[in-house]
Amino acid sequence: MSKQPTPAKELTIWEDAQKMIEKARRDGVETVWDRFAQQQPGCKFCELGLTCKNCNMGPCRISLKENGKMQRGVCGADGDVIVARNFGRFVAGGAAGHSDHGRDLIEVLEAIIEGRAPDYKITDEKKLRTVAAELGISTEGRETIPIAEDLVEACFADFGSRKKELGFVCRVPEVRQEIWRKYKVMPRGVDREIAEMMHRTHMGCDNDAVSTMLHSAKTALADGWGGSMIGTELSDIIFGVPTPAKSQVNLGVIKVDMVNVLVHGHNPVVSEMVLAAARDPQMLAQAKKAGAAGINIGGLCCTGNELLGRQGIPMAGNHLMTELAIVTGAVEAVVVDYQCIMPSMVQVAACYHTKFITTADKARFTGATHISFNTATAAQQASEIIEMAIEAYAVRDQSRVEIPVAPVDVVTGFSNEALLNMLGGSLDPLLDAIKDGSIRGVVAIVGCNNPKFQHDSQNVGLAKELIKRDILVLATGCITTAAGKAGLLVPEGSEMAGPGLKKICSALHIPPVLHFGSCVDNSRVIHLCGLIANALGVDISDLPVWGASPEWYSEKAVAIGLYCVASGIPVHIGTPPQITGSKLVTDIALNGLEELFGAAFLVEPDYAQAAEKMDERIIAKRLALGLSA
Ligand code: XCC
Ligand code: SF4
Repeated sequence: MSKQPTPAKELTIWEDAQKMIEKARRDGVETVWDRFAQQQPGCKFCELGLTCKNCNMGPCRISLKENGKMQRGVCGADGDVIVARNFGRFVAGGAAGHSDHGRDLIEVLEAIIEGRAPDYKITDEKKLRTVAAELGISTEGRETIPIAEDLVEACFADFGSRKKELGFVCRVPEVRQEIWRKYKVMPRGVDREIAEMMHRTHMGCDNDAVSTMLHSAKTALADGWGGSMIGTELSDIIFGVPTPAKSQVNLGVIKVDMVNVLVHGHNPVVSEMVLAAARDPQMLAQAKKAGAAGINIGGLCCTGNELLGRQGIPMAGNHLMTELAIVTGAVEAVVVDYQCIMPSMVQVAACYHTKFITTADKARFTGATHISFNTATAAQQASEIIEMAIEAYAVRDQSRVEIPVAPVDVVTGFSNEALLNMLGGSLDPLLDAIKDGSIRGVVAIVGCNNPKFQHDSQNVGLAKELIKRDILVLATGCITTAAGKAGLLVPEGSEMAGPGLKKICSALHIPPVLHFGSCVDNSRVIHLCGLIANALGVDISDLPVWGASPEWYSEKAVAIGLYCVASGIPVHIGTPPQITGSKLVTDIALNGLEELFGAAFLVEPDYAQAAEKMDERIIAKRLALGLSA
């Protein structure tokens, strides 16, 4: 007798998702939840981080019984060393993802300068000059191109091994820099720290868990203040700084009478071109000829966030919605770059008329249509993609189409620049609001979904619980769609906020949860914390701020969490990483980091409890600053 599947209502809090899970079941499409169930129970050794396959004398695993055999791997590594090594590689994976993305933007800027990217341009010269000046590049009386050339050089140099400190460390308060120097975690070069982590975790190198954990922090810092920050800043320079705009979210943004193209992944380089091609009158005419009312671009995950923030392009869904978006039967093409794209999307697309198009040579999917995207021919390639989608529209089976809900309105496109602009050019009004307690604290909730939780229950629950307490929430990554669907990304959302935050939101006409971009854009959050700390003359760890990722899943999320912690921002996570097999490493994550960096991780699967604990610390920090609780 086969087991009844879990009711869709238990898997996700959203109506659009529930309906599409049910449709997937009817259509015979396997989803992430089916595979999650198949994987249960998971391997205990792996869950605890107590397995090692770093060499071929193994694989090894450490006994779960304290006095049992197998307390050490074949080489002699104990559980602490194995857990720390695994964690270090996990962080390196995340840092590599963000940073390689950042490097791709440097290459695009270089190609623009050299005339090899005719379809791209420098959109925000002002930001180019500001960032260049911060990095010590002279801008006075110089033309744009030579400044951009120097900026490209400076950014590339941050990836190498010739520097003692990354360029954007200039944004870090002096006291914090001193802490990093003291514990030898000052990031020197993005690639260098990642490569050194791989070296350290080879058999027979760094066999001290504390030492490996410190290098994990250094690697994460190289991501946050290096690779990610470069990714954000150069994306702003090339495509424009996000400014507030209206848009919509949920599967209702997919239109029954349009050619629907969803962009998915992280890098705006491809998706911006796909958007431009979709707006081309010639393409539009072709779509109309095929019987469609128009061409509709929607976002998924962080590529979606990039387009949402800069271009107001609607967001179809977050991580766990990506398969379900195709299940609507109305998606002609999913165009992806890299990261967080479930390999299963190829199979789901094959169940419908959907073209699954990959564009990055470093992210190939067997069975996909691959277009090796090149900045030299970007516009033409983007047009080819749109043409494929129009062709697919002609063979769409309308009887299989189901668009489950109507879209919800959002306001998006916040950034530090937009925030400053709204505040009249100075941080003072924000600082005053923090000082008088209208805004008691600030929490950045960072993306991700994980089938270990009812989809978005924790993301939305935590955001609501925090704003109720007059804590301003910044949203990056996949929580954006969740907050939007919950009505938290419109000014009216402040009805759900406490009286202080509500007052500020009404005065500025802003939502209580501000969309701050993609996961790479958490660099905006640490930058903002640096600005606030400097303005108050304190360290970042003195601020009433938190990071949180209640439903995190990815290596990148841990890299973000760790660079926040090492920067002095404590971080709440809903599930622990695979480290709990080592008491020592777990204790470092939960307590030891606090002693070094003035911030640590809080693991709490229940959002209400988490909000309570976060608030306790916010109160303590406020009192220490001489402010009311
Ligand atoms: Fe990926 Fe960035 Fe997480 Fe969403 S939030 S699941 S990392 S897409 Ni960043
Ligand atoms: Fe086993 Fe040591 Fe090799 Fe890891 S490095 S697989 S613990 S022998």
